[in-house]
Amino acid sequence: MHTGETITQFIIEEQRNSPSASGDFTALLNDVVVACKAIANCVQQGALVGGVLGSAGSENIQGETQKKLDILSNDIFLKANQWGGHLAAMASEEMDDVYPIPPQYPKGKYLLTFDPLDGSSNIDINLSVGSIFSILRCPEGVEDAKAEDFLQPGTEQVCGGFTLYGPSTMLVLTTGNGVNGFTLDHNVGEFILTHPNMTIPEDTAEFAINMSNQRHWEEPMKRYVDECIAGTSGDRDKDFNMRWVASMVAEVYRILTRGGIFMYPKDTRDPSKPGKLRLMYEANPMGFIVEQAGGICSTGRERIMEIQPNGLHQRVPVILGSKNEVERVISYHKDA
Ligand code: P6P
Repeated sequence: MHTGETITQFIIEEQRNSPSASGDFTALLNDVVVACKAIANCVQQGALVGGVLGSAGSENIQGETQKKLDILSNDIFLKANQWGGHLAAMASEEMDDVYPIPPQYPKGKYLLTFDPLDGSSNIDINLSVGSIFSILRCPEGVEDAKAEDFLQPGTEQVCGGFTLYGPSTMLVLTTGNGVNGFTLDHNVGEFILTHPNMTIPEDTAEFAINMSNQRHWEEPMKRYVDECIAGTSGDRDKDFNMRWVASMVAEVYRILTRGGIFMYPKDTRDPSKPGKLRLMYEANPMGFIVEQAGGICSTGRERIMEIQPNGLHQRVPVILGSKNEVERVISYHKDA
């Protein structure tokens, strides 16, 4: 069977469009892709490989129970990306602080943040999980990157991407020139371009939210979801469907393929945690992808990608997806 355009070919041809490119970014992206392939292999084998499933008996900085695969995936990302000489440092959902490049390796001009295995509560029940990553430039002149060097708004990202470990393994990527999707050909071991120029329909009749938190939402969110549920019997001119996979990567991929709105809104329970999702390695890379596909990514009150981060693990409310529905939610927040 003819092998289609591989992600390596795609990235190199993209690089040719930017004459100033040194090839450094291309090589970094290839190292990230290797990490995703290795994680795909672990996820796919599940219980067949001892020590992969189940809890690790530890908690991350988020206070969340770590799965063995969370830690394994984090190690895979570190080992695949630390040696290449393209990074000044890395940061991850699974590590409290910045991971400096070990002294035996050269440093580079980029910063990598990632959630190595998002939705890992799904792993033991064999539902889709994913990896999310974001690439920033290291500030000029910074040798030993610290946490504050990562605290750049999402508009500074040079790349946002995720890999969905689902029925097929998909990698979705943007470098600011649209969104492209690649399917892993397990026989060849390469991601093949299968979904060029992905775009999100401006309208949708499908919303995604964890309804069990309803009593903790602010009024604008309650209003919007109540109207979706009421459909044509209420103020909307259409009836809605609902989905909730508890895996952001799966929700975003669905929205890229058929539209939709995904919401993890502000929760009034704990003012220190305005949302569940993390800005640096979930909301920003997904926001970059969604905007590049013609959608919107907002807290309800501001564009996610314009937030000035105040911490590596900062949480934000996330409302993303089809333009016209997200704009309606934003208008309800303005009305309130
Ligand atoms: P809940 C997974 O843990 C995650 O970070 C996102 O991928 C997902 O959308 C959300 O949390 C699920 O949260 O409260 O439904 O378990």
